[in-house]
Amino acid sequence: MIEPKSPDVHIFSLTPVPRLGTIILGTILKERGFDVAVIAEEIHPVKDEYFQDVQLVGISSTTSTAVRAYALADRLREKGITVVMGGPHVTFMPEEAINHADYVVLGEGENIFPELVEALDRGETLKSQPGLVVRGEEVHHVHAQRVKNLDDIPIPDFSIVMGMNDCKVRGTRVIPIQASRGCPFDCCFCSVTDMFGRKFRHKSIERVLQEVEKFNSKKYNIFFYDDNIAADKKWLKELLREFVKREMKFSWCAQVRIDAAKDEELLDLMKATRCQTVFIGIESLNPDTLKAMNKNQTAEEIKQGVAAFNAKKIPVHGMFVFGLDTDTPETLKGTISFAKYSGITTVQFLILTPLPGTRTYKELKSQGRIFTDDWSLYDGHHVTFQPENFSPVKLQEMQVWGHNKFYSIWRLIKKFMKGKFIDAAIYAYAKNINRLWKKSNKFFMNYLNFMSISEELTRRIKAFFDINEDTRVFSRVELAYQFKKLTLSQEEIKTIINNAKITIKDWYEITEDTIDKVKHQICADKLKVLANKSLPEVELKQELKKMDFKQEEINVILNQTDRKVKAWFEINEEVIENLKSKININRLKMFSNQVFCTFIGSTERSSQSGKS
Ligand code: B12
Ligand code: SF4
Repeated sequence: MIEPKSPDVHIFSLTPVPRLGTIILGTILKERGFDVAVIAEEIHPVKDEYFQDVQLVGISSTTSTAVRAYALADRLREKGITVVMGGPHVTFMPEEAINHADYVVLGEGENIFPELVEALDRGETLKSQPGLVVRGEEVHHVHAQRVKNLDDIPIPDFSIVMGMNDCKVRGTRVIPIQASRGCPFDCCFCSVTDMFGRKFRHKSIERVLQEVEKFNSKKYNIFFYDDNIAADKKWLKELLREFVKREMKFSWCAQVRIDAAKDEELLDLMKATRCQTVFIGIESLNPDTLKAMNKNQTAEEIKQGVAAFNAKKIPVHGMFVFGLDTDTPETLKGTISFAKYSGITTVQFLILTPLPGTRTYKELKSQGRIFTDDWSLYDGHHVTFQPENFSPVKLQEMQVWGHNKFYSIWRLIKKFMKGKFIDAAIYAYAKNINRLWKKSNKFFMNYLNFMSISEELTRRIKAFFDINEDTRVFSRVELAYQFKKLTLSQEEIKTIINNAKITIKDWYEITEDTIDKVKHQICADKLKVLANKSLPEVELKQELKKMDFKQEEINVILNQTDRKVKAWFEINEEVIENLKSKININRLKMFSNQVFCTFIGSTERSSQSGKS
């Protein structure tokens, strides 16, 4: 089972935690006698050698990891391995997913996946049915039956997760446990309700106790993966009373809605049982936005709720959403200012993201406002649609600015001076994540800037690219020359080149096309000559430099086993994977492909993204 890694840095990059789906399904298979391993790529890398005797791989997906999931699926299928995909992305995009898999499971996997694996093991195949889409058969959208009684799900066996030794990942012990599924609310941007239902299902108190019991030590922090653990306050209070009675020593954290703060007894129990952080979807302080997202909470409730958590000294991690049609730069400034002065400990300002399976997706899609279908950008950290009251780049800048303001050096020092060293360390970490994000997203920011060029210009660029072969590699000068032929003015040419900081040659080179076309076609002949020569390292380096390879690419090539280009050629696929992850291919791919898609408008891709 594989859970692909996320495409970019995020706040949990330092302490990665796997989602539970692959572990639960892996545990079920193990109990039924199969030999199973789970790779959560964020914790442990996928290596080709692991798949030598593997018959079937189950790959999970969220929207932001879908590109990676598909790439892995393609590679494994090429090796003749049966691939089954599942998870919240493919559940809502089965037409897309089945191009990369043999089977796609829609919705919760517990009922159908083990049945499928057992059938395949007996040499049988299953037909398409509710919850299962089979390659070559008609695609449908009917989800699998949800688990009726969550107590029937086995206790996740973390020993099958590679690199999660004694539940320790990179020195920390964060234990994922899910005590309930589903959420009775219906926020427009959230896919939880369609995936896990609006009916709140919870495990029995006894069963949750059985799960947490073996972690009854101060060294563990339990992360309850419930979407809203306080959806049934009576049940939660009963559970926490048991924690007190049984002297549970671990600390814990969970997602709750702000209304949990209305119950003082609950807050006291949370404090008494070492609730270390509550993750709250505060979303916005703008009443119109709260209404538009159907959040069912008011700005006043938010203020009172945060104050109540502060009073009990329960740290709040506030999650916000920027970019609804009711948002303006001013309302966002108001929300950021509230976050700063309300006593919230940490925040994530996320950009509204049209995730498949949500109302936001349906609405923005039908309005033709989604400008990229590069799923790797759907991580809440990138603008992927045309906002109402902002240019895309302005919305993006507001998010970055918000993080800069919240995690400012001044606020960090204040935390430090107050002796809140852990908070200060978190601020330093968040600041660094922000810096890393900016560094790896220069191209993306340029792309957003590029979007602001005039429609007329776009039309002419489109005309230009339509009549040219897109395999051509242009140097900056060549490109300027080509644009000149289009009778673009010097001014316009400058805008394009500066806006995109056009190492067009570079972004051309590092697209998926690059990998295939540039590396394989353009450099292939030269490389082949080199390969046969088997040059010493220094000379090889020089040759590669002459061929315009970047330093990091050269390093990858030289680091291969026998240091010959020949070797590189032979294990090409792996190198390409390496290169892809090193140079953040998705970012760049998006930049170049989407320029075509959105502006230059290659017909096929633009119709996919809903833009004319
Ligand atoms: C824990 C969690 C996190 C953790 C860990 C995430 C990680 N490793 O990816 C943290 C806090 C880091 C996190 C971050 C984010 N998260 Co999160 N997260 C969750 C949460 C609350 C629980 C996940 C979980 O274990 N669920 C329980 C298990 C049982 O469900 P499951 O893994 O999906 O598996 C079931 C089915 O999907 C299916 N299935 C899954 N895989 C497979 C594979 C096969 C082969 C088969 C057959 C079936 C199958 O069967 C399983 C059993 O029923 C979910 C909400 C939720 N209820 O799932 C959101 C959720 C997954 N997160 C979401 C989002 C958007 C994010 C962020 C982008 C938001 C952000 N910017 O902070 C980031 C992205 C991080 C990243 N990896 O890129 C969305 C994803 C929606 C989508 N369509 O992509 C969810 C669904 C929440 C939501 N509001 O919609 N998240
Ligand atoms: S955002 Fe939270 S409250 Fe809203 S539907 Fe999703 S899980 Fe429920």
